Amino acid sequence: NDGYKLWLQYFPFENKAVADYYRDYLENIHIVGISPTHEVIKNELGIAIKGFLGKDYQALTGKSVESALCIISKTDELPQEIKTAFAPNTVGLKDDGYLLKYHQGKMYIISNTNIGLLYGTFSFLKSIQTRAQLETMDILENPQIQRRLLNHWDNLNRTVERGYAGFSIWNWHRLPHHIDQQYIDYARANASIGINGTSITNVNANALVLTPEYLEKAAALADAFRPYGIKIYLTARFNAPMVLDNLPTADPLDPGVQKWWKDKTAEIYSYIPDFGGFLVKADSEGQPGPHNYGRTQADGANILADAVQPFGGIVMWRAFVYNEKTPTDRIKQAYDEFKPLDGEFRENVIIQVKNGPLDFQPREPFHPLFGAMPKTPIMMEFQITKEYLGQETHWVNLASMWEEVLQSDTYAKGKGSTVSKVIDGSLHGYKLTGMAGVANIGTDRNWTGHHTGQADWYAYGKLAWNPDTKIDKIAEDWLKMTFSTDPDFVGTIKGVMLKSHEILVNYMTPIGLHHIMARSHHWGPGPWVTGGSRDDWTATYYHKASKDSIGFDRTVTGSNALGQYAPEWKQILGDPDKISLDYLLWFHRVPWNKKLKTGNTLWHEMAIRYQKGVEGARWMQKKWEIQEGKIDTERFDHIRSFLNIQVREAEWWRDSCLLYFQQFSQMPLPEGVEKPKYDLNYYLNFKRNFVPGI
Ligand code: BDP
Repeated sequence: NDGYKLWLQYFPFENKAVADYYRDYLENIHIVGISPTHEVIKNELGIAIKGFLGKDYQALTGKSVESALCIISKTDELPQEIKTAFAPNTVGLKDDGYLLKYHQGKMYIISNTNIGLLYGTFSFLKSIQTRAQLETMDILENPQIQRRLLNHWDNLNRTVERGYAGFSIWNWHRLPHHIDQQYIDYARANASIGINGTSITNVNANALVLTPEYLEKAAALADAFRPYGIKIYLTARFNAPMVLDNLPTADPLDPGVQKWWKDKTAEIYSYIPDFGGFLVKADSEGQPGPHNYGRTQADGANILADAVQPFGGIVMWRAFVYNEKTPTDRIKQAYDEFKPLDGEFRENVIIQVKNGPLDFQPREPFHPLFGAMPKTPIMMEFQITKEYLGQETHWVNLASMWEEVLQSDTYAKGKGSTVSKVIDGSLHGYKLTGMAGVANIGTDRNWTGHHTGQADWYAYGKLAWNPDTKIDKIAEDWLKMTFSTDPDFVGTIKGVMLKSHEILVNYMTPIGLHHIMARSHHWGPGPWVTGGSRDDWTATYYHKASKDSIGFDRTVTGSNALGQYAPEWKQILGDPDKISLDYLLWFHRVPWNKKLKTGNTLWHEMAIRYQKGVEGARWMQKKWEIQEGKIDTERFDHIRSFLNIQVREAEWWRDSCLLYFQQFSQMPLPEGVEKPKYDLNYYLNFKRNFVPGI
């Protein structure tokens, strides 16, 4: 098993009793209606039945339809008496939501839409994969977020920015005439978790994707994905009018530029009639944007919004705007720039905000823009690819980190104003809602490099569908569908998954440390990174270690980034004795010898957390070892060898960071913390010796 089938393994049933229980339902399915999506449903049932029972799917015909045990039907196509009986349930169906209901000996999968039927079918198959009881089934599921997207940072030459699982799966050379099976399997996987959009190109955008040659290719993908309910979005380079058609300016208030975007957009819709819209990174890390013309982010977003509006398209405008001129603290810029523009964006603009104010660190407080723009829809951007989290060889269950953010209270409208309520639109009544996940997918046979990276893709979809979904259930389902339903295996490995994030934070960035990865590629430790073209791309800018103290003062006595949060947070986070140690050095500058609430000095606490992280990684390894024989050898060995890398790198993180910071603290390593294998010089040179180009 090479992992290609992801969580859609549909393993044969483990024994006759289980097979007997599900067989009748699987052999007596009646699908009402015809559409390309119905064909997809039939196809999926065929794959599943073949897997579960080793048989081909047989459609019921003629009289046998009456004896169907599983009925897949849109609400308006149900027989009248069933429609009436289900009315109290179906009244709650919204958008592409679905109802799975057992009624008088039969299973019903019902929705108001074709795509909802597909989602319901996947949910039914998941119930079987996770061995749920069907006779008690009564599930009504509506998506809580409208736009559930993957963002591919894929370049047209097939390299993937921050991609660690091979090259881009989009084979531009073979498109539009060859539709690879992988595109179909990609669409199946995404539909199975409710993802309904994909932005296929890098946010560091190449304007070429907006030319007819590429639009034709993108249209072929859109055609392939349409029956699965997945829309295509494209990244728009802000100065595309200049790059592609030699316009003298890309000023958003210039009528010629406005006309250019309108014409270009009409052209896109002529290729892709249900094109979702644009995703834009502007005024950030060298990308052109409205700043170049003295215009605001709203001016920039609105010109594109006006162009897509007649076609029902949207603009996802990223808030990841910052430049080297930010005087004291990079993390303040997005809030300072966007908050005053609340209410100035067109209705079809949504601001795409990273989970934290810096940049996908192992742990960040939630971004203060969540809750701060009641008149402007805000969507979440998570990074599924693990740029700053050890990349593809580290096993870390990202859902744990995402849940922490989604359940954070913004206090925007008093207690209970969680980030999840901001982005599902319920807090401020947003008409547009969305979530984006930067994809971790590539040409690796198992899609994500690490087999467990599949869990992050899966969990992302589930949280985009409903940001309040319980993550331990997500992990449990994923394990059962992907590996095995053996309760020992599932119980133990779920425990590993749920602890893995804390373990990683401990061996990389404990107590609120951040951005101490190596320069530019961000793999491995680099607390010594300093100097170079931009201060805010160095580690010393963030940890500011000196002989007395370490940490970034973001309280009123420092940059006052804390001022961007609600008063409730200011009180808690502003007090070094009250704040959770998880965020201490994010918000405070703390003397090495300060006694913390654990009773340890800061130095002592830091050292034992690094040690704990390493021990955690070894514990994960041990828990994995005892699963030998419980799953297939191929995936077992693959994960085993990656865990080996993870443990070594955890030790590397601990040793190099402690040696580096010890130069400042001048304090001995506390008891229980293992002595580093090498001296600091070794780690500094290690970087130079082993990473090309540094
Ligand atoms: C940073 C990445 C960079 C991305 C940027 C972004 O290092 O490659 O282009 O985010 O989100 O994390 O635009």
